[in-house]
Amino acid sequence: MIRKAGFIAVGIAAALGLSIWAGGEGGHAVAQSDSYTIKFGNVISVGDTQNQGYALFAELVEERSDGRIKVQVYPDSQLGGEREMIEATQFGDIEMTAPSVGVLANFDKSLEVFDFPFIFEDAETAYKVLDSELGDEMLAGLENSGLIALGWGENGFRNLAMVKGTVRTPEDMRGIKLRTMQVPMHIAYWRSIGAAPTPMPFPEVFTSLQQGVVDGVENPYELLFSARFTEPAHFLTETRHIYDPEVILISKTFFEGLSAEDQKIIRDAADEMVAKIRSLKSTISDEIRAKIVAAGGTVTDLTDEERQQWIDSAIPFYKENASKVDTGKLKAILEAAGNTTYLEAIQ
Ligand code: EAX
Repeated sequence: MIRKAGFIAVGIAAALGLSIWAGGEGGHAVAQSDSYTIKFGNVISVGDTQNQGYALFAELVEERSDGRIKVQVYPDSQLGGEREMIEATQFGDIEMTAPSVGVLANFDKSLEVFDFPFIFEDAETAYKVLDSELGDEMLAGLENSGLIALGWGENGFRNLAMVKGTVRTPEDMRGIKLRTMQVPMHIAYWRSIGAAPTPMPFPEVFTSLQQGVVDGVENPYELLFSARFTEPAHFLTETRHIYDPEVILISKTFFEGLSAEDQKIIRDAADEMVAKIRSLKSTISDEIRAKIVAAGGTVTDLTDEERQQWIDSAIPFYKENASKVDTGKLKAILEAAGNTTYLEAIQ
C-alpha cells in the first residue's frame, strides 16, 4: 500500500512545491527547538464545523509552541481525495489528515465494523462507544498502518440527497445510481437492497451529480450543502443510515520524531479540537437543514413505519457480512449501542 502511494505522493509534493521523496523512511526527525510546519489536508469545505475545529487546533499549537509549530490546513480537497491523503500521511509527505472512518477502513480492516448501517440511534450513543476502551483500542491499532490517531473527529449522520425525486423506502432505491465512498461494506449494503452503488472519491462527486453519472449521494447535511451537492440533488431524506466518525491522523514517522513536549502540545490541542467539533455538531444539522429548505430543497422525514423498513432492510446484509469482519467487535459495538435488532440477527 505504502509503495503504491508513490505517484500520489509525488503529485502532492509537487502541488506543495516540496522536493520529491525518493525512498527510505518517510517523515523526518525534528529537534526540540526546531520550527516546522504541519500540513493538514482534508476534503471538508473551509467554513464547515470540522474546519472550525482544525483552525482551533492550528491556533492552539502555534500559540503553545510560541510560534515554533505552524499548522497549515488545506481544506476543500486541495490536496486530493481521502485515500490519497491517507497514503501521503503514511508516507510523511503531509503530516495530518482526517478521513471518514469508512475510507480509513481500507487501510485497517478492523474499522469496518463502523461501516454497518443503522448501528447508532444518536450521537450520544456513538460517543459512548467511541470514547470507550474499545474505541481507544481501535485508534491505537492504526499504528500498524503507519498512522497515529489523535482522536475521533466527526462528520455526522449521513442522509440521502437525490436528483430526480424523493426516496422514502428501501424499495425506492432499486436501480438508483448512488455515489458512495470507496467503502466495501457501504457498497455491499446498497447493493443488497437493489441499488447501484457507484464509489468515487469526494472531489469527483459534484461534477458526477451535475452530469448525471449518479442519481444521488449520501452525506451529512452540512457537507451536502457546503459542497453544493444539494444544488443538483435537492430531494433529501433524513435516513441517518450511518453515523460517520472521522479519525484525526498524524504521520507516525513524523510524530515519533518529535520531542515529548511537542507531542504533548499536539495531543492536548487535538483533544480540544475534538471537543469543539462535537459541540458545533450538536446544532449544525438542524441549522443547515433549514438553509437547504430556504434554498428550495425538500427534506423528508421518515414515518416510524418507513424507518422500520430501512432498519429491516439491513438485516440480510448483517447476516451475510458479520462473519466477514471482526464479529466480536461488531457484537461489542452493537451491544454498547443497545442495538438488539442486529445483535439478534447475527447470533
Ligand atoms: O469525510 O467522501 C465522503 O462522502 C465523505 O463524507 C467525506 O469525504 C468526508
